[in-house]
Amino acid sequence: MRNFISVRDVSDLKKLLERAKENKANPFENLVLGKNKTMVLLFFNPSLRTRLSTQKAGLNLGMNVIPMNVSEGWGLEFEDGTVMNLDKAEHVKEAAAVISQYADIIGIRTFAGLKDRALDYADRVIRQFATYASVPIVNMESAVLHPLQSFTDLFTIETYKKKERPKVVLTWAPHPKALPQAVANSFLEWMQKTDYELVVTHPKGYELAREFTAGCTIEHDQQKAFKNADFIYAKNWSSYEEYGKILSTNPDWMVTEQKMALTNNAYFMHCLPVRRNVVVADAVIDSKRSLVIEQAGNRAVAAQTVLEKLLEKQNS
Ligand code: SN0
Repeated sequence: MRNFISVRDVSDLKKLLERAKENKANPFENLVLGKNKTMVLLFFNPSLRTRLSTQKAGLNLGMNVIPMNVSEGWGLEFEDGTVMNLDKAEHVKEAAAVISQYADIIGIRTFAGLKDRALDYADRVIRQFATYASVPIVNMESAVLHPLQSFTDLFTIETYKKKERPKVVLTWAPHPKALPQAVANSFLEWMQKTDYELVVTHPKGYELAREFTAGCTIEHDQQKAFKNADFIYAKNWSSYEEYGKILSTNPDWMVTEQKMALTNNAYFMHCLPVRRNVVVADAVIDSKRSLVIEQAGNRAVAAQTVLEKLLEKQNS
């Protein structure tokens, strides 16, 4: 694995899942793999789980980890050939190359701006870092994708599923803020690698980019979608069509006990952070069927498994 930017960087997903299982059972078996290796984690946006779990994953492999909030450094320029006489002090060409002098792996978190769809969907920040860094790049949520989250989600479903082909439902839920599509896009990208029964439900106008929903069942009636589901994965995203807009805050789309009662006693999943009683009712997230804390715990397992792959490639 050269970089970890999307599921396309994974050559053998089955093996990766097996490795994650081993890492969960024995997290400290590979403490020498990352000895004398440094990972720099760059945060253009806030993070709680990603920051701590990726750092912990590095520490479990014996790595040194240096997190940095980019806002504490120079403003970075990503435009090629531009005259840098405005506010940006340093080009990504230098920044990525310089950080590569200190780091053996670089993690990047950068949210979609939600103003210019073409710019966001070019995933420029992470792609430019991958171009100009001389070390592997790990996606800690980019404008388009959040693969560490999705690997975690797949691993969690694999752990809890009771049948070979569970019914997995991705449901849109309301939110007061315009949020990126990254978690939903990435979730679908990873789920498409399985033979699960996959259903996406959202109000009209919230269609995700076709490249992620091709082959998915789209059901605009949320209650119908929930019928016999084994896993309910809730997430808000802003509109892709009317890019970055909030088209609805309809509270009828919140995940409630009544709706969970339509399912096959489904587990409830969410990547967190979650707005209680907007996205999901307390009674659901606090129930025994809620996997959100387990999911968050698995973030460290997923990150460690990915870092192992990158380090093994470097050492070979
Ligand atoms: C981010 C998102 O992509 O939806 C990160 C999720 C892992 N979520 C938020 O920014 C939520 C912010 C809020 O105010 O609720």
